[in-house]
Amino acid sequence: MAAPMKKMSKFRNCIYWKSQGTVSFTLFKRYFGQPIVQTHPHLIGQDEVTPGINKQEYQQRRTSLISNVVEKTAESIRNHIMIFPSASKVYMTYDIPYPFRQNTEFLYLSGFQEPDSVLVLQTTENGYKSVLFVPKRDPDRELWDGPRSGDTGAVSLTGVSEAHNSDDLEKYLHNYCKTHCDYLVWYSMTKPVHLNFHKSVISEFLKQEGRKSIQNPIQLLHQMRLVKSQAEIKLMKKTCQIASEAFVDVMRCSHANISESTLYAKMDYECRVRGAEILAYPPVVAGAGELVLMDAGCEYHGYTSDITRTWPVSGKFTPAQRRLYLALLDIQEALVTSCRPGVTLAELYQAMMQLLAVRIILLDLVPSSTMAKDELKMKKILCELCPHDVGHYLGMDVHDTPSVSKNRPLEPGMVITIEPGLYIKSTNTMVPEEYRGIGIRIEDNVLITEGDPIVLTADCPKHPDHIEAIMAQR
Ligand SMILES: [Mn+2]
Repeated sequence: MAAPMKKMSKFRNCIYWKSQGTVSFTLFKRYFGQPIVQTHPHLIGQDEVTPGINKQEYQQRRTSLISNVVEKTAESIRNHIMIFPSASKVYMTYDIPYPFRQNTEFLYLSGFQEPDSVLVLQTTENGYKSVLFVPKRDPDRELWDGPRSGDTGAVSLTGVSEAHNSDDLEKYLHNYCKTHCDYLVWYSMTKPVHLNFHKSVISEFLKQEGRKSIQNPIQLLHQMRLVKSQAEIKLMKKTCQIASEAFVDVMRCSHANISESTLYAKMDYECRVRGAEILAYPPVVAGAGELVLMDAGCEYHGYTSDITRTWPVSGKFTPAQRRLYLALLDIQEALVTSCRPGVTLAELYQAMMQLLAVRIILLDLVPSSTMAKDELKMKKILCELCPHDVGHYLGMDVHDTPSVSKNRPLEPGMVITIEPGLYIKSTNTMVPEEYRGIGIRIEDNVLITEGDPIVLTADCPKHPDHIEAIMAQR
């Protein structure tokens, strides 16, 4: 097997199979624009559209979205058409594209990874159908850009009802107008995902007389994405595991005078060699004197992690750093323990501020008389010491499902970040000198369950003793 397998890797679009006891290889004319089980068996399983998520789950997502839509509108409206464009290819400069990142909503509903595509979901007499419009096969372009799935490939890959070339979208929508009336269009008008499709085809369709109104489907989708399925939880665990392990390597390689860009590059490398496709965002790497604060996470098969750690490049916390750090760690751990069904992010923010108020008095960061006398002033001081929120929802996007209120009670299956911080300006003469210029944040990713919360980033060390032990291994 070894020799032919090696040869195979040159032809990543070949399909090979076993027949009558012999292994035969055939160079197929059938190409796909993304990994499939026949070409990438090490990456993707049977029946999966994207690694870890199978056709049935994608189908279920489309079905529950359509059911939601029908349920939430008046019975008199029978016809619904939902339009979800993919991301477009964006160029840095002549012929040089930015790394492609699929639009999240489009990916969540189709699993299709090619740019310049559109997913249409529409109610029919006996239910609904899903129609994918995809880039036309083009051997000349594919030579440079890599293979495309084409219309027939897209159907077998994703399991949608039908697929066409994206050039045919205009004709398709035109035909829809002619054969339907009193229909509702579900489309994100305020922030068109794909400007070309929006200008050239979709806005024309929206002007047609037959439609009743245009609704934004984003909130419904965010509500669905908020609670993760078992398959999604598995992917969330993996993306958090990768970033946690990468952080340990980054800590271990850091030393006095290390540049921020070296830490960035190390994080990027350690995440990618563990299977992540890309970092989830440009890492925040901030050196404040002897401490480095790094906020970084990765994206693994469409799911993101988001971790922050703060550590001393010398390998040892100073007594003042340790005091502040332990105070913040106490707060962070108390908040993590509170992540239970029924609690909201807004409540967790209030809890963070209260815990912080107590701590900064104990640490003599602010005279206790101020706290008692002037509540407004105290609030201002607290907001200066921690000017950001306690956390956010996490999933396919880093700041996931942003249309969901922070007053929404947590539910099992939701993933959030818990990230209190404590930042003391070097110019803050109100606090003892030894604390000035210290900035600390500790951020974990937490899965809500019926019982105790699960810290998905638990393998990323956060206790000072643990961090110092790792730094001692250098
Ligand atoms: Mn975060």
